[in-house]
Amino acid sequence: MKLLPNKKLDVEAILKDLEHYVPRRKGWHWRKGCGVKREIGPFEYSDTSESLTQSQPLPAAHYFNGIDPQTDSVITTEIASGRFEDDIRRMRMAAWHGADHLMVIRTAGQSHFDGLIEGTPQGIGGIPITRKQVRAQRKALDLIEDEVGRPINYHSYVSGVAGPEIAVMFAEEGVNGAHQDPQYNVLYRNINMIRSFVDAANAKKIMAWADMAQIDGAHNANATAREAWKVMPELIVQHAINAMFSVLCDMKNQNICLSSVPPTAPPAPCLKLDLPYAVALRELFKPYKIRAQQNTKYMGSSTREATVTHTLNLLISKLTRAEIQSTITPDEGRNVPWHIYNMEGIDTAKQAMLGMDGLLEMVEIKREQGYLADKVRELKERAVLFMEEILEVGGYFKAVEAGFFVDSGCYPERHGDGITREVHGGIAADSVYERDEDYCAPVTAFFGYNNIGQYNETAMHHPSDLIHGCTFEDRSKIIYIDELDEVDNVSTRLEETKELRTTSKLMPEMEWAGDGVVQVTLMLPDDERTAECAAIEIGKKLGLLDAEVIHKEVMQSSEGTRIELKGRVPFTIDSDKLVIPPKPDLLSDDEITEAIKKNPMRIVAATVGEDEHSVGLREIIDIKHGGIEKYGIECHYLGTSVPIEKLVDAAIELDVDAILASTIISHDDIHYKSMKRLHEYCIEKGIRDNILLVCGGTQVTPELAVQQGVDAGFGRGSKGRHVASFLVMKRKDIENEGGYTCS
Ligand code: Z97
Repeated sequence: MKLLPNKKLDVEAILKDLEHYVPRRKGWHWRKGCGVKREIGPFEYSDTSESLTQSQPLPAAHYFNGIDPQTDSVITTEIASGRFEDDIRRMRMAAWHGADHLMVIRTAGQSHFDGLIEGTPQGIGGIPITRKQVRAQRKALDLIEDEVGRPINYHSYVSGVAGPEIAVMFAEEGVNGAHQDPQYNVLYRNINMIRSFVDAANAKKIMAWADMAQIDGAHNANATAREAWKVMPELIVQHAINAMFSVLCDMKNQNICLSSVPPTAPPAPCLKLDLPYAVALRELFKPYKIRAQQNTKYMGSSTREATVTHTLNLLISKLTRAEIQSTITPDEGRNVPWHIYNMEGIDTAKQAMLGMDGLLEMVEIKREQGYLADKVRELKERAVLFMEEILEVGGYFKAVEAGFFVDSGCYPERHGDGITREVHGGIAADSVYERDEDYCAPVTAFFGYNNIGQYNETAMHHPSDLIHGCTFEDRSKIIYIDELDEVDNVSTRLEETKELRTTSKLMPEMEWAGDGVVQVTLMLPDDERTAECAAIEIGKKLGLLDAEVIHKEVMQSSEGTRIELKGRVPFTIDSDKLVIPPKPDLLSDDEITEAIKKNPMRIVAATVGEDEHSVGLREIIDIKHGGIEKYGIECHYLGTSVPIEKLVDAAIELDVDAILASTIISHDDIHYKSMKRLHEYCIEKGIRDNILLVCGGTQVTPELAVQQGVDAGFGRGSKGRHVASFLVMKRKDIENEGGYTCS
């Protein structure tokens, strides 16, 4: 099976024969080719990795021959759609944009399930993690990584009461990374602490065997604390506990990733707080990797605001060389995690990082003395004192009982509002038993006491030899359960959307195939409350179902409010019935040159009206930009802000074949009005039948230009070759028809 760029990924084909699918590899993959200078397009880069074989470049890449340099850090995207089959398509888009770490969020509540679940039920805010879902996604990613030419890391969570069971399943299914941190269970899921730490030892040991990267849970303290920047000392303590625990479970240093998050966001002076924290972390945890996440605590529903915060966070990642750049979708604040926003998060990371390429060769952070040095020192001291107090009170469990964690005071300050848990309380309390003396588990990766010797001395270091290999060595022992629920499964869901896959029917979607969701942006000239209610009414009048305001922003309390509305459309469009104008035919350079040689052509060009923008038009004309001069077309450029009348008079005087008029300004449709005037003035002057009128500009839509009476319109991205091809072909058409006519 091979993916083709112009063909949709076939989810049904992925699901076929899944019971026999064997993941092709295990373990984490870092990007290759970092640390070397690389020439890409017209530039030399300092901080890139190997390029992809196929990808989706940044929007502005077309100015630079479509280059798509890849950052040296891994880029993560977190997907939370709740339907794994739709996640798969999102993963493909994400990989094309440059993500190589695809994290799937779990359905709410799965951490409290004491065991594996099976099948493909739909989730809430994430997918239920089951073998079938994981295998299907890994299989799809195997195809996608071939398509883009770079290995992709697949990731989810090994936390919760079933942590070790999930770790085993992940190891069997070729999952490459996972969150694992017992402190997460204890603090945020109220799972018993003894159980969580015992489970964590086993889970970590299994992850170490599978060479998976591990991400800790410290970022959650930041997201949970009342004043997130106050918990910085605690975050360091949490990182330390999980990192050392992992080392003791034989996890490699390079697989231990600290989940760091800049604790503040503007209007806070965030760099003053976040940079010292990131520097302290880097220095205290030198052997490990940093997984930098965007701040999610101080995020509203403005994607613009979230993107700026993200960019500032990326600056910190750049300055402290974070190895993994995790991107949250910038719409997290409004809880509509849509396909397009995953791509925006990835693109923000790629764009900012490429823009900052080579930064550390040019600037240095002031580490030795001054504000940053003092703050770094202070944070480290606070964290060390915190750790010492944990020891003084009798260890981690006692500290949790005393409410040390997620307290809103900046240690040693305490506000008494921390999360407290009882050592014998919480979910799965008292479910841990001491192993019997003759306890034996004949498995490959196992933590702690395992009495093999009683059975076979030679199997001491390979306990699974006792059973001729466990599932890690012998995949035939894995039990694959397909579906348990007749209704809540992927086949039922795919059946519902079959028409959209098998016919030419097209429906907008934001999250799931066929969800019909659209977003409308409005500016209503009224106060916030009125605007919000009016927007809903407008949504209804537009025929939107379930219209809902997902973002509002005051422009000025009485002058206006920006509203973003989401809703559903109940209809489909038949793409077969669309009248799609053909892409303009392009002649080759040689064909154009030949035609002009045979039959010379002269044009006159200007930027019309009160428009001083000349760059676009010059690019169309000038030989040095590959403009139409290079084909031998004789060009007379009159300059900028030229009145229509003057342009036409010049055309008459010079006896040209065509007029090229350009406008960028489009306020009040002035660009189209100018086109109409140009057409009409040529009629008035009696030359319209003998001349071609070509108008261009960034805001020009070709069809609308032609509606004004001119012969052709050229919008953003047009090049000299497009215009020259048109001029040559149109002239030929006219000649074939027996002379010039008005189109
Ligand atoms: C992230 N942006 O990076 P449940 N274990 C750990 C976690 O941090 C989490 C879970 C388990 C965030 C996204 C927050 N983290 C979500 C160490 C969740 C998930 O299945 O929701 O109970 O556990 O992860």
